[in-house]
Amino acid sequence: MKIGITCYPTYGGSGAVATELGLELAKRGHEIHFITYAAPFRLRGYAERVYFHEVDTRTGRYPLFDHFPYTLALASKQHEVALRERLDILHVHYAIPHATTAYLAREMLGRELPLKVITTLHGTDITLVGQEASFFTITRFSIEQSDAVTAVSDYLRDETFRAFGCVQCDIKTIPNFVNLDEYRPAPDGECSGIAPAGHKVIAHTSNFREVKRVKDVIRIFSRIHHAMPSTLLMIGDGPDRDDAEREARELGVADDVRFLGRIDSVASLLRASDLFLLPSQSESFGLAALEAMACGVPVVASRAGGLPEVVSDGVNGILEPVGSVEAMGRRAVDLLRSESRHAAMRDAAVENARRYAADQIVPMYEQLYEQVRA
Ligand code: GMT
Repeated sequence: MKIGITCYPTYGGSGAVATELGLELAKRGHEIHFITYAAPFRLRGYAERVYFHEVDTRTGRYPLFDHFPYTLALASKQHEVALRERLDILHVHYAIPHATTAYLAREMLGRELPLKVITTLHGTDITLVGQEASFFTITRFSIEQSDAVTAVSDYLRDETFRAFGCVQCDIKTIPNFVNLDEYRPAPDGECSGIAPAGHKVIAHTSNFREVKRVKDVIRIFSRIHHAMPSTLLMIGDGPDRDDAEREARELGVADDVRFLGRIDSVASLLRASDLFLLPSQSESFGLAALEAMACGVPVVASRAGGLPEVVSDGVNGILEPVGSVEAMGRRAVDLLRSESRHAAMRDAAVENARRYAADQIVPMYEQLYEQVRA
């Protein structure tokens, strides 16, 4: 099949999933056309059957445009690429504005090409941004107009029905997946050098937005740090980074917290970690948690959103209510002190991640593409 993919190309789970999906589909013989305003960050180097079409945003210098109409430029590009490359499917990730531009592109094609539009909902497009008054109606409309809609968890599917009604749509849950060749546990004896010898290594990766509660990450770590020598790796960047740095100084743990900034490939850092913290306000899925588990790292997370679908409390991680830093910290310390329990959780985490292997999940998308084309 010839498949166009539009996503946010910079850092973020939806862009990561969309790009990995494109690469997996290309490996399976499909022709993939990324239509985005920059090369997707997980698209590294040449891959057979993968093409990138850049949405030109430079024309925004026209003086009339205080705000460049990016959405129109994207819809035009999707239409142009679909027509020229004879696409069968246009699969857009994150509803706003991608489901709307895809709808426009398909309508512009009319009878010239029977393009089918698939929208994958990822998280804040439904739980936050899509519910703002200025986006609500157009988001619901665009979802309903898609030929098929998927959500990355049952929680997000149910939340879409609850918030939007969406009476005309049948939303299918297709969970996120992980590339187990890249995200795999460390072989015995692998040494990282990322922390002083004898330190437990704790990791967090995110876009440091409010929803991630990065100050809670520091507070949980501070409890671990009081109990044992440990280092926290803060991977990523975003608006709440300063707050997190301040919290680390105020709690007296700054010397053992390493803010590493944005890193494209985090697998080696995860492999070197003993525990992963994700105390978010909400997560539709928590791709970062899945990638940590695939590397054999148990996860301490909030019992919120779709996280309980990915992390099983007491089996491959720890779940506590949002904001319960005391309980999260205490249970993290207990786990790290017990070598046998930690090893068991580590194995369970790897086992759990296998359920989300690319070769389990990607065929679900292929099946959906076949269905909408039939
Ligand atoms: O919603 C966001 O904060 C960003 C979004 C994204 O586009 O990166 O993340 C969402 O999609 C990821 C991939 O499906 C999920 O793993 C994240 O849980 C989800 N984030 C939230 O729901 C907060």
